[in-house]
Amino acid sequence: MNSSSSRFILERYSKFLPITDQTPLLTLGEGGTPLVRSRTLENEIDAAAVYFKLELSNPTGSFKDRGMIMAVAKAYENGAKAVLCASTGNTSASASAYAAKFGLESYVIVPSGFIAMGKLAQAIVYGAKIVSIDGSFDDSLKIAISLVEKNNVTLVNSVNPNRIDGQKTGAFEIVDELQDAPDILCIPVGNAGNITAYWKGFNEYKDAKKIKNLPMMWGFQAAGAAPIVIDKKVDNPSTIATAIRIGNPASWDSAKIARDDSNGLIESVTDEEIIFAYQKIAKEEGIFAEPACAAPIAGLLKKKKEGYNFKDKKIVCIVTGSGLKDPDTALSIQSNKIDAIADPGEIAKILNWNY
Ligand code: AN7
Repeated sequence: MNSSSSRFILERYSKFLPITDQTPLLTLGEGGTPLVRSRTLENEIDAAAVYFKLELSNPTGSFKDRGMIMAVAKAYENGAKAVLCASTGNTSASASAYAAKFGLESYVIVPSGFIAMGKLAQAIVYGAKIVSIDGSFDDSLKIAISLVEKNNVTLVNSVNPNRIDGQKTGAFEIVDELQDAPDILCIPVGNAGNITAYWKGFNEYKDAKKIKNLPMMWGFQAAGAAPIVIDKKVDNPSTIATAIRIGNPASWDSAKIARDDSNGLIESVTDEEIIFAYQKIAKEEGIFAEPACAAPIAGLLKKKKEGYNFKDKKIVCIVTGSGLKDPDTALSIQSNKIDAIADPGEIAKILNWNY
């Protein structure tokens, strides 16, 4: 496979990435994720088109893999023996998978009680050393940053610029597939690395003359964890979307730049709106995403309700992570409990069918 046709980002986009002759080009199959068109949402908001970029199709089930392959490859190239991250879950799953692939040790610091079960299971099985702290993600990141200064480990949170460079390839793939930039890029915002990365990607493609116009960047936070929206740190962030339960985003400034320079917005949606959108894209679009990914969908529905005119707008929503990671949330909204019965007549009665 020659480099331009490879679906693997380090090869396909090497020109745009900090790759040298020494960078190991290993892969777990990250990138090349599907861009699928909406069945119901685009009609409902009356848009020209709505696409979902299915980042849940990455090897560990989230968009973090794009940034992690780059960050861990560079850590390896620079002689690191171990990587460290703070995480709301997906970063830890991805970091420990790529550390395993490259033969490095992985260490993760997580807020106790607020990590979806599937993500914790991933970090455990990939062999990470996990420290669970009595505090938030923001506390975890502060601790991680203070520990790297005096230890020979590489921090692989999105404050590491290699993470941003890897993640910007999501923007490249969208443009390569649509042959243009969308009008609106819709994305959940937690630590604000991904909105920063996409904005960087679109700008680099504009500089390379691959697109003329940049998209508006529309970010959505959960109402109980919306520091950028209220322009103030949130000390005790709270939301069902634990992935974006973050009160002091590391990439706050660059998220504001993406918002303002793109003529975009960063707004919030409630947990109720998130759960509604979470179920809606599962039942109507066949996409089982984790709750954080429903924030931008909920955001589009909210903007429509407020009267925004999407008529000529081509929209891409980034579906950042898989719903399988968070079975507790999925099961908590199940109202009709499934009883264990075996009689076909009884089953037919429950289903309102003939027997
Ligand atoms: C599914 O894993 O912060 O705004 O430590 O897991 O780039 O932080 C995850 C964040 C969106 C927000 N969707 O992205 C972590 C972590 C999902 C996520 C976000 C996260 P950023």
